[in-house]
Amino acid sequence: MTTDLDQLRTDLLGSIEAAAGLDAVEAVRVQALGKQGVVTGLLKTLGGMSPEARQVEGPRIHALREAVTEALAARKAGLEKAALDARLASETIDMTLPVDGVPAGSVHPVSQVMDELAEIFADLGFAVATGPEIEDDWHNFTALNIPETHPARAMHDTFYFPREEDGSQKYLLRTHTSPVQIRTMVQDKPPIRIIAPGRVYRSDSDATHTPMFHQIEGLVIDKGITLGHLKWTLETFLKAFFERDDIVLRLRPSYFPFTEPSAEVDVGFTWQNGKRVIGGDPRKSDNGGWMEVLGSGMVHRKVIESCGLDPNEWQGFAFGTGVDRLAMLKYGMDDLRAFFDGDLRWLRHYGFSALDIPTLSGGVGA
Ligand code: 2U9
Repeated sequence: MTTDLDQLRTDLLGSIEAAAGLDAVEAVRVQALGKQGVVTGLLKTLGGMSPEARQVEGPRIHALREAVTEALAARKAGLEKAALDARLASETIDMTLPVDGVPAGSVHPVSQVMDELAEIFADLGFAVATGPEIEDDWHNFTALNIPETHPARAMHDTFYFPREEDGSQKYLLRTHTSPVQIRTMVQDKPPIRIIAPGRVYRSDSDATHTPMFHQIEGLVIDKGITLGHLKWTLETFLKAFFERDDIVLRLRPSYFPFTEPSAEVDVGFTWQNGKRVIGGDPRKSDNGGWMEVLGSGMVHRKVIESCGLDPNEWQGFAFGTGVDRLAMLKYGMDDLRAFFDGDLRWLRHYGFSALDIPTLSGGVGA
């Protein structure tokens, strides 16, 4: 028996070692440990042995079964690893190679401009804030000192959700990103320096208006904030955005319910080859004019109070503009509707490479 078992062990372990594939390993397993297997057969003989013989043979047969089981598992793992290594070696792909035959996508000008704006304002210490596009009446209008009678609240200007049971019009599609600033002022302690970019909705549709468009608004709340801070911030931003140092600003008195005083911001442009090119002082040449690019003002004390802050302690400025319009001015598109048509020819022409990440070192700024 001794020589038989030793011989069997040598034979089985040799067959396992020699198994060239997983099928061959499985065949040895069946041959040794299957129902009719040779080791299984030996285990069955233990029942018919005398207790003395079983005490000697039992541990030897069990040790053989264990050695064979372990050798099978090790060989199987070795073959599987070799197969995986071979696959990995043969299937390597270079992720940096251009894709053949598949048209490359591009970054929509609105996304590109949003990224540029976030980058510029990040450098000025502004964080990006976001909020819901479905808003309530308080955050979108009331907290912003917009009176019940204001035309922006009219049914034909705002997309309202169905009336509440009490007859009120609680939910609507936000008409500007200003409620994001309201939420920030209610939740966070000043000082606050944020920009709020995003989609806004108005019931308006013609060559220069789409029912959905993109806005970016900015808000600073701190102690001792003045119109001077507002003007410097907007001038710095516009110079960085239009990549010109000769941007000239004109602040024109205006009216918004949420700012007091309020100003519309114009930039000087000059005519070049029949096109308006932003930059230069129109007061010093007869070849240019003013173009409105932003609305702005000092945050109305009623708005500061609505958010639970003391307007005698905290002041601030705010501004707003259309991202689509900024993109048109910088990159020269002339029809707003094309922004949302999804025409691939337009996107190929005006889209940006996904790797064209804007950085100040990469060319934004003079
Ligand atoms: C808070 C306080 C004040 C944001 C501002 C404007 C002026 C403005 C328009 C420009 C063109 C919107 O896209 S547009 O139609 N915006 O003129 N927006 S001040 O003022 C705020 C906002 C939030 C709490």
